[in-house]
Amino acid sequence: MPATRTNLLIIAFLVIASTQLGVASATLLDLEFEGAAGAQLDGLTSAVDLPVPGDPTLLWSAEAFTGTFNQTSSGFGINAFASGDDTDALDVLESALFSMSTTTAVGVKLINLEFDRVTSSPTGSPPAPDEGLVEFFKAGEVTAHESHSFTNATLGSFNRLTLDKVMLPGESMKISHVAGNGFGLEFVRLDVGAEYYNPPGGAVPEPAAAMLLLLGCVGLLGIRRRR
Ligand SMILES: [Ca+2]
Ligand SMILES: [Ca+2]
Repeated sequence: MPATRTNLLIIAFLVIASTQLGVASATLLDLEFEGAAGAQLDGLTSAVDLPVPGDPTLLWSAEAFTGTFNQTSSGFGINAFASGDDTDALDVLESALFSMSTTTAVGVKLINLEFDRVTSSPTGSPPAPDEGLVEFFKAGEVTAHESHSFTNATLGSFNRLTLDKVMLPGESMKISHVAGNGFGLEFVRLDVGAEYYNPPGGAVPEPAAAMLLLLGCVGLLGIRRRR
């Protein structure tokens, strides 16, 4: 076989193998609760699938507890079934549950969450600094396997909570009010890419697929030699 043909086969193998090994870059996507995502949830309580802008195969389901999602000109939160609450904040007894699922081999890394109206001065009843809780549950889990409490003092600039957490298909994130007079949710920033995909059971098929390609190329070389 001429050297150029061998080189072409090796280059073709490397190109195909690199795509199979998930070298493709990830994409940052935002769910904006003071924008499109909040408008879609406005007035709803039970689970609704939010398409993630830029990736229609990724579904982000949202559910409100003890009220309905409410978007106003000043923010996004939950309007309690009972009267007397801050209607566009998560306050007493309120929580929001978000679950992610995919229809293709893409995964999600949750980069950060941004809140607003998280104040350090004591408010609410009993008066206390605002405090919230973010918990993660795997499919079927009753007790959270990971949780992050936050206050004005622990959040970064822009009331940002940095998580850098890879979420598995079926995994849920719950945001709850703990103390103070409540807070709003501004956005969720996601990094979406094949490198974060982790199917149930933990199978990792990519190296096996690359090995099959390698065996195929070796076989092709053999056939050409025998001619
Ligand atoms: Ca509320
Ligand atoms: Ca507040």
